[in-house]
Amino acid sequence: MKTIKNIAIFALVAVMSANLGFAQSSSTKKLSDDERMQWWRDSKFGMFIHWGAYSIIGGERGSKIAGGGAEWAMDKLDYTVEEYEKFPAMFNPVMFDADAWVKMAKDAGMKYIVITSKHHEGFCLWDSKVTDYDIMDTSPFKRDIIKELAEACKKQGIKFCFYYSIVDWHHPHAQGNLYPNYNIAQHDDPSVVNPKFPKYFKNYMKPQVKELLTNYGDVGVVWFDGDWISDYTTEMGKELYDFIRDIQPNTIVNNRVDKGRTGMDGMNNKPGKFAGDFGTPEQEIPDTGIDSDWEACMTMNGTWGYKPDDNKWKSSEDLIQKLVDIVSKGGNFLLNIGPDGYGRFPAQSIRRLNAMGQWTKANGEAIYGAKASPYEKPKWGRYTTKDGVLYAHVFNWPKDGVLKLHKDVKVKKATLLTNPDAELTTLATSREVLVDVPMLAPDSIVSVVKIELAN
Ligand code: FHN
Repeated sequence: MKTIKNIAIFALVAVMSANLGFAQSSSTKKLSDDERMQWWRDSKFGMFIHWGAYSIIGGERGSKIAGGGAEWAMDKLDYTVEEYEKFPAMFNPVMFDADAWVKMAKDAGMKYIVITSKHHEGFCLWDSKVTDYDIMDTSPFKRDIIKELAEACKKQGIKFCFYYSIVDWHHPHAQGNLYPNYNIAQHDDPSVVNPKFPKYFKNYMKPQVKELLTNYGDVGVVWFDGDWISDYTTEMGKELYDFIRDIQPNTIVNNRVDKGRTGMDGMNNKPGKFAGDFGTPEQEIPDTGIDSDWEACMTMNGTWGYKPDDNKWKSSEDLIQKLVDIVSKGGNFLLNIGPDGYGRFPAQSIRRLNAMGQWTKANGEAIYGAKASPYEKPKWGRYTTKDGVLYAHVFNWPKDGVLKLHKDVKVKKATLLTNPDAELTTLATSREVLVDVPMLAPDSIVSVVKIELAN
């Protein structure tokens, strides 16, 4: 009887499992490249988070302040590996709140989050079985940050993505060879190669990437960095790209997985074919549109990692206009936050996120899913376009109440995006299309005029 009962229970569970349809998660049903990229292309705006043991240091060592990004403290402040290890051992961000972080990103209008799972310092923010140099074994915090953030993203409908540094200053086989006198420029010297790097690639790096792609649900993007070291080869890059796609077929991977870039350029510019789904201009916006997928990543001040001394904050107005400029050229904007060692976003960052959220809430129709402008950028601002509509993003509102559009624009109906009931009068001339607009700009930063196009 017992056997029959067990068989019956087994059969019942099997039927239930089939009926409950443990459907393939989106990460296992293989999409076409365009289908796979669609959510990313529509998203336009994401949050970059640079967070690690360097966030305790803040770029300062005694009276010395590190130049550039504070996430480079280990190098710029001349810590030996042994000296630096004390920082992960005291990393205890008791104010970290993944739900609050994700809500701030979502309220700002951001659709995905890319967090540094491991930056060049080598300290891992997840429970890695490959090393003890991680949040669970080395730090007093003993909470899996990647897990908490991935869960918060899933709960709030934000795509979870992670950054992973190929160069690892804590690992003896992956320090870019010239550590502690580390110098990127020297790493273009192909003769400087660590013979043990392939071992790190096979037995450390790939297993870690696999952990991150196996234990935390769907991953939107894997954002590699540190590709410049001469130890890392294009063969490894292509192998790693395929490795990722085998684990999660629909994950998107940036171009820094391979070696198509020259130095710190964002787009691939070397001859030949390289792995990676999008280019990564950094701290810059390309002058004109690029006919392939790209994402400009940028800091709000001058540093990726938390650095209290750095007060070179971009204004909210500048950041909103950068978002519009990037989208008008067909790109995505990955805007960085550098939380402090307690797990707090800097107040200056929160203020800018709030301002960007207010603007995107009112004008997001002209951003999300929009395509690059079909015209040269006008003097007064930018164009984006979507589904037969042209959006004129006006930075400099016309003082005479007449907005001048490109002469080829065929207007069916013109309104202010934020006042759809009041149709605007337009007049097409041989040189331009004139639109009668209110004397006062509807938005103090960027006002959007919606032009439904005639066929
Ligand atoms: O060296 C890193 C730097 O710290 C930061 O992570 C940026 C972000 O894209 N990437 C490298 C510099 O290009």
